[in-house]
Amino acid sequence: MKETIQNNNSNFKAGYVAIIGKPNVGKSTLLNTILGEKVAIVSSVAGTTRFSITGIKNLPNAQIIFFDTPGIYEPKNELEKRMYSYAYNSILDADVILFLINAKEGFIEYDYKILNKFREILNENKIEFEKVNLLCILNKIDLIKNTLEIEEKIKNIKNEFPFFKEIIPISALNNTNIDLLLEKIIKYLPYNQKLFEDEEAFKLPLKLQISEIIREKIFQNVYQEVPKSTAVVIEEIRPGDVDKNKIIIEAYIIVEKENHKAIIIGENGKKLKLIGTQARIEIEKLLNKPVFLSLHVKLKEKWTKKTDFLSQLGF
Ligand SMILES: Nc1nc2c(ncn2[C@@H]2O[C@H](COP(=O)(O)OP(=O)(O)OP(=O)(O)O)[C@@H](O)[C@H]2O)c(=O)[nH]1
Ligand SMILES: [Mg+2]
Repeated sequence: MKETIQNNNSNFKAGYVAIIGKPNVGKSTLLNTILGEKVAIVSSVAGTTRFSITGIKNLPNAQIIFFDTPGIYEPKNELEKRMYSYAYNSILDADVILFLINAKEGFIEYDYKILNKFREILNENKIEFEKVNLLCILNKIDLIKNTLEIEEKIKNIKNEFPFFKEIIPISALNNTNIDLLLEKIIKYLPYNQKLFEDEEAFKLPLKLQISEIIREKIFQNVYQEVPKSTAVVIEEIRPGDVDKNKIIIEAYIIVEKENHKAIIIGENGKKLKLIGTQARIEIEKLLNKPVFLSLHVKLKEKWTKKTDFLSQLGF
């Protein structure tokens, strides 16, 4: 991927940036904020991101290719193993790594675990830890009212982890310090020509984009445990029989347990209807056409362990 011609006459920089950190820390939100458009799904449920979403940021003096990663470091089933391997590969490909922590919580056990895992991965691949451009990003600073508290936290991190090249407080949600972050990233990128002319190069296939939208609406409308055991399959996308301008989409929500099915459908089908309506509105924006979304729920036990099914889902 990195076979590009070095152009020493130019000040232009280009490279890869991986966003890592524990679930729910705001990785996908940061990617969306940097790109100024929604490419990755976001929810308050930990474990939202399953696919490694990539986005290209073009600036006058640089092109940055960002990898959003799922916050999985201890894979427990086949699905998580596949998710983990995305995170793993993007770390090895990256010129700069953004290690996100929650500013309010500071470093907690999960963060230490990820940091250790990260060292292990580098070791296995014979990459010297000190040579890696690892930046510590304190996200969600909007949750801290006292700026002195932020300064104190930065000071402590500097003492405890001298290997971070930069420590940058941001709010991905409120777009605070994002320009500063980009500046710092560019500082560590190699001099390079543009790596990609086509900004669409990394977009997920259409079916996957649609299933991600539906999955986000499930995460946003159904309580904690259920979304984790759901997948969305897009069976068919076709023009309407009568109105050819209308797009018909047949989709299935796959759940692992019978009672999850009832929860997603809700009383008198109300929940499913809400999920469907919210998803349809967003899909219509994506396709720029009216959409009829047919949404059903199916039971498939232990799908997170079934390799064939996971491949079918795009993993
Ligand atoms: N207050 C505040 N909330 C944030 C900020 N950034 C993200 N969030 C919220 O944190 C939650 C998780 O955000 P995501 O972007 O989905 O987190 P993630 O790290 O991608 O999570 P996984 O994909 O599950 O690993 C969402 O509810 C976001 O709105 C921030 O800067 N401030
Ligand atoms: Mg995410």
